[in-house]
Order: sequence, then structure tokens, then C-alpha cells
Amino acid sequence: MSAPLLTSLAEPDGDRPDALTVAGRSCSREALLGAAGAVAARIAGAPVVAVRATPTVETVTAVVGALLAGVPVVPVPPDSGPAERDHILRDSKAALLLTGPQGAADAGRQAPAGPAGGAGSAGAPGPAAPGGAGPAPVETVPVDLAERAAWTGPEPDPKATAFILYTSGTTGAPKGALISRRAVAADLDALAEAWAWTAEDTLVHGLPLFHVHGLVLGVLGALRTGSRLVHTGRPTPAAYAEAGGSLYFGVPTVWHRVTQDPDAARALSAARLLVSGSAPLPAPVFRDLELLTGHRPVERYGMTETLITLSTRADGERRPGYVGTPLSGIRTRVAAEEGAEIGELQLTGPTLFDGYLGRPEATTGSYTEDGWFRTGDIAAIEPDGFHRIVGRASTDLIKSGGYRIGAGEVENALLDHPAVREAAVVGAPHEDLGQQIVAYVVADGVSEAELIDFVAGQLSVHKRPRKVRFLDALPRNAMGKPQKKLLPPA
Ligand code: MCA
Ligand code: AMP
Repeated sequence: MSAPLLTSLAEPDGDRPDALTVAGRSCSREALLGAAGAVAARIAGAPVVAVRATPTVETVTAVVGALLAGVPVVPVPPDSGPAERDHILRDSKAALLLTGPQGAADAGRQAPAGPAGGAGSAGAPGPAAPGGAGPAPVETVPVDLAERAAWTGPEPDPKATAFILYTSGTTGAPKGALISRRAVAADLDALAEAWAWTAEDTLVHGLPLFHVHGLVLGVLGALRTGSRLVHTGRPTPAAYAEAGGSLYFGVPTVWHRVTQDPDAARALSAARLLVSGSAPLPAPVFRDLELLTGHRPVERYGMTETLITLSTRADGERRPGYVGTPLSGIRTRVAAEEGAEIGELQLTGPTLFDGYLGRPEATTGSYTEDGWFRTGDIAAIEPDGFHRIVGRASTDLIKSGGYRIGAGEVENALLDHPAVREAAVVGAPHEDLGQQIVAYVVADGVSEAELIDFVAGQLSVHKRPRKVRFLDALPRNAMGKPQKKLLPPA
């Protein structure tokens, strides 16, 4: 049998009552393993399972249960509106949705269970049809933390899919990135080595449990290294200060907010390592963090499709504006035009995904002919090997608060509003969010607030525009194609 993915769950000292705390509720590894064993027994044999990824112990239990049983997990953002949720469920063909007790009620509101409306009534999953008719048929399976079962199944094949993570492209609906168990294991081991991350650590963060950062690093990282985990529910400066951890994760927006709360920031002085990722950490935030906490933050870079691939190190230099060197097993190159120093960052290594679910062309298109993954990020590599991310090749992928948002997905949501005739969405620079979503629309008889709420209702709330500008017409070129560069300032 191969080594288990979640190494620490197999260890004997599992009765520490606060090994895992999520939003104020704690449990031991023993309790987690028992409740997850019960989940595994209920879902074993399913081709795929969706998890309504609230920041709760139930979500962690559901994910661990699915990983024990070898069933690929599709995390569903808990605030996703019907359009996004149905796309994820239909495209992944998930017929089961694991939820905590509260989540079951919410899921019922958004998309009732199958024809008979109760457990055991899962209808056949519909074809992959973004915006298809009616809610996706799915059976809601509640996660009960009081249940216990010893899971005795074999460790699944390391090549098997651990997660299907939905992530935005420049156009169209999000695609499901297939992430294998061995990619997760390779990434977590490389990060543990770079950050000297061990069972002695207490990891603290409050990031969403439906992306690589909060879920793969932030939950499975703790379960693989054996460190304690405190998930603060929301990533507020006060909650980070109160948690008393040694290792902290945050997106740049979180670190910016920490620097705006000097008392909270100073409380982090006792930590061992502050880690930033998911978006560029502005140099002023780096410097303010150092002034207030005494720590130069570690910055690391990654993508849903590649997991984390570059990082500065616990025992190495940390330089503002740089994301360090490749993690163990990763090779990088910059595809620069002759004479230029910057170009597209391309990668190979054991942490790469296995393609987009059901989209062979998109998968092929994300690789070069000689097999390197095309990140779409523009980068430079210094002579000492340090990498600097300069920006994205396409302005149609927006990073706001560390979330990746496709302009096309938001434009399509806006165009679904009966009053909207044309829409163009961009990311405008923003001090706190990195970029904020700004929508330019041609529309009649609808207000800014109504359109913001409409998008928040259809997609995840973080995909809503923060500003809407009304225009008489979008600027277009002679071919009729909208020219985003010619839009007026936000
Ligand atoms: C506001 N709210 C609304 C509306 N406006 N609800 C409905 N309709 C509206 N019109 C509510 C929200 O639901 C939320 O409620 C509250 O207002 C605040 O929402 P918001 O303003 O969006 O939050 P924020 O304060 O701007 O969030 C900042 C944040 C967040 C906490 C930093 O952006 C965040 O969690 N980012 C992390 C993203 C991440 O993990 N990315 C990793 C991707 P309530 O308060 O009740 O919730 S993985 C990745 O990138 C790679 C692999 C990597 O390198 O890591
Ligand atoms: P996602 O797929 O949501 O994981 O987003 C991945 C994208 O986030 C990358 O392609 C980068 O554009 C961006 N990103 C992640 N980490 C960093 C970082 N440390 N610096 C700059 N950009 C980053």
C-alpha cells in the first residue's frame, strides 16, 4: 500500500481535542477520522461528490471522507448563485452534495433535491450545459459530526483525482481543473521543505475552503504535516491576532488589512512565518508588515492548474516584489522574445494538473508543443534565480481579493439581465483588493445597485462588479469588437 495522503491522520497521538478548529468549533484528529470514515462509507463508489464548502468542521470532514474513499471532490462556493452552482454540478456530473446541517437547508432553497425531493432521490445528472434548463438534480447528503465509522478501504491510487477545482478562464463558464492526489502530496511536501513546516506548527488562516490556497494548502497541508490548524472563519486582522499561531497564510488583501490594524499586526510578532500568495503582494504592504511584525513575509506563487510552484524560503532571502525560486521538482522558463527579459512563465513538474474536465482542446491549448504548461503570467527570472511576476498576458483574467475572475463570465451574467444590451468588464487597480471589478454597460432603466446585486445573485458574491459605469455605446474597432483599452477611466 502506498503512503496515505493525509499522513497525520494515521498517527497514534490523535486525541488532542483542538487539533483542528474551524470558526470556533474544535475536534481531535481521532474524531475527524471517525466522522470522515462515516462519510466515506456513505459515498464510497460514487464517481464524484460535491461539497458545499462553508468554513466549517463539516466541510473538512466531508473532504477528508471523500479522500479516504477515493471519491473526487468538487468544492462548491457556498455563496454561489444558481447559474454558477448549476454549472459546477452539471459539468462535474456530481449527483451527491455533502453539506453541514445549515447547508442542507440552503442547498434546498437554491436547487431542490431530485424529483422526490429527499435523500435517495438523486436524479440522473444532466448533460454539461451551462445555463441549462432547471436546477441540477443532486441529492443532498448531510455530514453528521457525531457519526463514527472506521474506514478500512485501501489507500486510493496516487494517480487518482483528488479534486475538481472550478476556475475561471478569460471567456465562458469556469472549467474544472483535475488535481491528482500525487500532485497534492508533491506540492505539500515541497512546501513543508521550503517553509520548514512541521507538526510543531500551528497554522492559522481564514481563507475560503473552495480554492487551492485555503483548502489544499490550508487544510490538507495541516493534515499532511500534522500541524494544528486554526481556521478563523473569516480572515480578519483581529481573528488572526487572537489565534496565536506560528504559521499564517493570507492573500495580499488580508495582509493589507492587517497593516491597517497595528495592534493586530503587532500580535503576529510571535509567529514564525507569515506567508502571502494568490496575488502580488504590494511592496508597501511588505514593508509595513515588516515594520509592525518584525517579519519579512514569505511570498509564493501558484495557480489552480499547477498548485504552488515558486516560493521564498524559511531559511532564505525574502525580497519585496519577488516570489522566490522553484519548489523541489519544478522547472521554469520564461518564453521571452529575442532581446526581451520578460515573457510568459512556463512550468513543468509533479504538481501540475491532469487537464480540464471534458475540455481536451482547452487542456492542449494550455501546453506548449514541447510539453510545458503556459501560465499566462508574464515574468522575469533574475540571474540569482529569483522570479518576479510582472502581470498577466490577458487583461480578461482579473484578480480581486486573491480571487481569479474571468471578465467573460461576469459579462455573460450582466447580459442575462433583461435591461442590459452590451457589457464590458475590466479589473481596475485597487489599493485593498489589488484589482476591483468594474463593469461598463449599455442599458436602460436599471440602477448600478440593481446590476451589482443581480451578478451577486447569479454567481459567487465576490464576482460582483464593485462599480458600474453606464455608456451610450461600447468603443469598438472597425470589425465591431469591443476595445477595452478605449473605455473611460473607472
Ligand atoms: C456585499 N455582500 C453582498 C453584496 N455585497 N452579498 C450579496 N450581494 C451583494 N451585493 C456581502 C458578502 O456576501 C460578504 O458577506 C460581505 O458582504 C463582504 O463581502 P466582500 O466585500 O466581497 O468581501 P471582502 O471583504 O471584499 O473580502 C476580502 C477577502 C476575500 C476576505 C480577502 O476577498 C477573500 O476571502 N479572498 C481570498 C481568495 C482566495 O482564497 N483565493 C485563492 C485562490 P459575509 O461577510 O457574510 O461573507 S487559489 C490561488 O489563487 C492560487 C492557487 C494561489 O496562488 O493561492
Ligand atoms: P488561481 O488559479 O485562482 O489560483 O490564480 C492563479 C493566478 O494568481 C496566477 O496565474 C497569478 O496571476 C496569480 N498569483 C498567484 N500568486 C501570485 C503571486 N504571489 N504574485 C503574483 N501573482 C500571483
